[in-house]
Amino acid sequence: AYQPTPEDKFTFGLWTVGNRGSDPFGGEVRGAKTPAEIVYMLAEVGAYGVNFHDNDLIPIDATPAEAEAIKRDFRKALDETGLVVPMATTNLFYDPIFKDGAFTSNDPKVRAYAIQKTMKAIDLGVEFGAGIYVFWGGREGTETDASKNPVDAIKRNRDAINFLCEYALEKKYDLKFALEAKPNEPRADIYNPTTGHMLAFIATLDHPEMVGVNPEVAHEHMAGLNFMHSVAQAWEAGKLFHIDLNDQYPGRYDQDLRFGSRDLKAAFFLVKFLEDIGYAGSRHFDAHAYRTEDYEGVKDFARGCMRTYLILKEKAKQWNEDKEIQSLVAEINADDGAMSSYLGKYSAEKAAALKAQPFDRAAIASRGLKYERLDQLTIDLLLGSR
Ligand code: GLT
Ligand code: MN
Ligand code: MN
Ligand code: MN
Repeated sequence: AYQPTPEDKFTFGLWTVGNRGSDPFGGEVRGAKTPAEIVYMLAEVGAYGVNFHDNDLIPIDATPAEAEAIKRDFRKALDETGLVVPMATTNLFYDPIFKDGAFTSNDPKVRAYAIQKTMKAIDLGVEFGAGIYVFWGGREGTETDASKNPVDAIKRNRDAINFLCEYALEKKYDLKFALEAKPNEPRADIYNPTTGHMLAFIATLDHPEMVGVNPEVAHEHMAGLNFMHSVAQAWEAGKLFHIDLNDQYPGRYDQDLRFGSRDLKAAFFLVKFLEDIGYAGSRHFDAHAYRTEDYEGVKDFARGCMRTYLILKEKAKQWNEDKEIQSLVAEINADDGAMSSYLGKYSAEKAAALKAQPFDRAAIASRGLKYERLDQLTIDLLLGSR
């Protein structure tokens, strides 16, 4: 049981299982793997797809001949394993040129280079079949607000995304963009810090229809937010194009923990939401193994992400079929129709009638809502006691 299948659409980035465990206080603890080797490893654990940054696949300094050789090996690994590449993205944060941002840098040369690099990375992603293109602007921010006008930064960001939308349209690429928010790290503050900010920004673009979001569990948790609520808002707006699953203790550095390993209850409600709405996109695990692990441990990590998702999916089904839980849910949502003539779309008559309607505040407020019982039933179910 809990064996991943292609229908589950579980994907990992080359940078996730390929993460070598370095952190700001210590170097790499695992040896390097080629992109092709990572594809075979992902196939072994049962993943459906692999995503990459341009420079995960092809080092920034590679010669054209080196690039061709890497692509050939990578293509062969994909062909042999059946893995697909649903998403690609650009590394606009590692190279020193991006130390003060990419699209929002104060230096026009950096801004132009960032757009050039992204066009080439889009070509590369499309070459391998990517249908979603992610933008994570890790360096788009500040340490001191003496350095940049945030309104200029918003405009520069918008100009860059508009330019790249036109580029993809002109090339007739079958591609949608997904913007990924993060509140901080590596910058002290990053612009458009939450999924909600990104949704508001998207509405100001020239081609909002081709741009959605890529919310990440850890990033909203770093901001102290309820991730599932952000995902729900994106979904309701038709903007949930992709999702980055992992886990995170709030108030800490970006941990990228194995999915569901920190806040099981939040992970449960997230999986239940995604399954209830029939989310059809990739379930991408943007996480990495503990620094304590060798590559066997990396496989344990990857298998764990998928296994936890599948267990929670089963729990969600059980929750939806549980008679006691569902009778409480029905009771909570009961509607005797008495207010139907007042609710919904506005009319002057409705407003006048509603203004004249008496309400017994004390009687309405005195009803206990049984949410304690409902939550404990959920906890019992999650702990395997139901
Ligand atoms: C980086 C970051 C992630 C982004 C990746 C895409 S790179 O690992 O922490 O959240 O999704 O650029
Ligand atoms: Mn992250
Ligand atoms: Mn990260
Ligand atoms: Mn991410």
